[in-house]
Amino acid sequence: MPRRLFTRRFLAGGAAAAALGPVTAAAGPATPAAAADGRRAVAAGEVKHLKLYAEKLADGRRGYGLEKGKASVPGPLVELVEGDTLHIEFENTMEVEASLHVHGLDYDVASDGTKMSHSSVEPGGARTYTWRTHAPGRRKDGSWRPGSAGYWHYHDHAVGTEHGTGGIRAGMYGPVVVRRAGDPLPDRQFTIVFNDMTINNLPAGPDFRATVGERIEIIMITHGEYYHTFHVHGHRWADNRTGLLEGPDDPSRVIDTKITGPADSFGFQVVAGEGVGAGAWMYHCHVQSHSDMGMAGLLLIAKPDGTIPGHDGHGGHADSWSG
Ligand SMILES: [Cu+2]
Repeated sequence: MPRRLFTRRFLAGGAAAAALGPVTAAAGPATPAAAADGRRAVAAGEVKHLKLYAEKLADGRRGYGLEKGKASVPGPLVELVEGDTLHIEFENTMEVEASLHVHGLDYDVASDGTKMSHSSVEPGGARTYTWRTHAPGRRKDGSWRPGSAGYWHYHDHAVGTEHGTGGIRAGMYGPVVVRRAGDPLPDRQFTIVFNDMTINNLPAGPDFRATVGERIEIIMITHGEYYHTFHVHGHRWADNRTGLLEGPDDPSRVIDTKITGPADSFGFQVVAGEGVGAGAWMYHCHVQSHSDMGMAGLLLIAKPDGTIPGHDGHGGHADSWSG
C-alpha cells in the first residue's frame, strides 16, 4: 500500500514540474540520448501561480497536493528559475492549523508560514504565500550577493506544536529547486527525504527507475530528530551547488556520501550508470543501524531494452514499479 501512495506522489511531482518549471521531462518518457541534448534553464522572470492543499491522507500521514484528494508524501516538486515569483494559493483542508514555510527563497514575513509570525492557516482556511527568487549580483557596497539557486524545500510549521513538529513527522514536506540561467536540465528527478528512521515516511526506501545515460537529479532533504549519511552506489557527485564540476580546475570535492541533519537539503545531477552500467544501484543511509531499520532503496537503472542486470523484477523492492 505505501508503494502505491509513493507512485502517486511521483506522478504529482511530475505534474508540478510540468506546471511550474521549464522541465517537462520529469513526468514523461525520456530517452538515453536526452542527457546529451544540452537543454538548459532559461531565466524569464516569470510570475507563476499554484494551488496547494494541505490534507490528511487515508493512512494517517499528512501531505501537500496540487488537487484535492491528491496529497502526497513528499509534496509536489516546485521548480523555479532565478528571477521567478510564485504565488501559492494555500488551502488547509485539515482539522488542525497548518502552514507552508519555505527555505532558501525570498518572502515577506506575511509569507513566513509560522504561528509565531501569525502566518499560519486555521482549519478550513486559505492564504496566499508568495515566494520570490533573485539572480546573484554585486551590492552597492561592493560585496557579492548570492542568488536563490539551490536545492531547497518547504514544510509545515504549525501542526502538532508551535513549530510544526507533528506536521513534518507526518509527511508535510516537499522539494524546491531553483535554477540559475544556463543550468543543465535533468531527464528525471527523484526526491529522497530522510525523516527520522524512514525514507519519504515509508517503512522501506522507495525505488526509482531510470535508463542508462539519462541525466538524473536527486533532491535530498532531511527532517526529524537524527543525523544521517546519504550514500549512493556506483555514482559520485561534486559537493557544490549543482553536483557538477565546472571544468578541469573546479576545486569542488567529489563525493559519494554526505552527512546531513534536520532541515538540510542538497541535490545533484549524475548520468545514470556512467562508467558502471545498468543495475540495481543501492542508495541508503550509511549509519549502519539506520540502514538496518529500512533506510535503503534502489536506483533501478535499466539498459535501453528495459532489463536491469542483477535485479529480480519479480520480487523485492521493484514490484510496485512493474506495471
Ligand atoms: Cu540515518
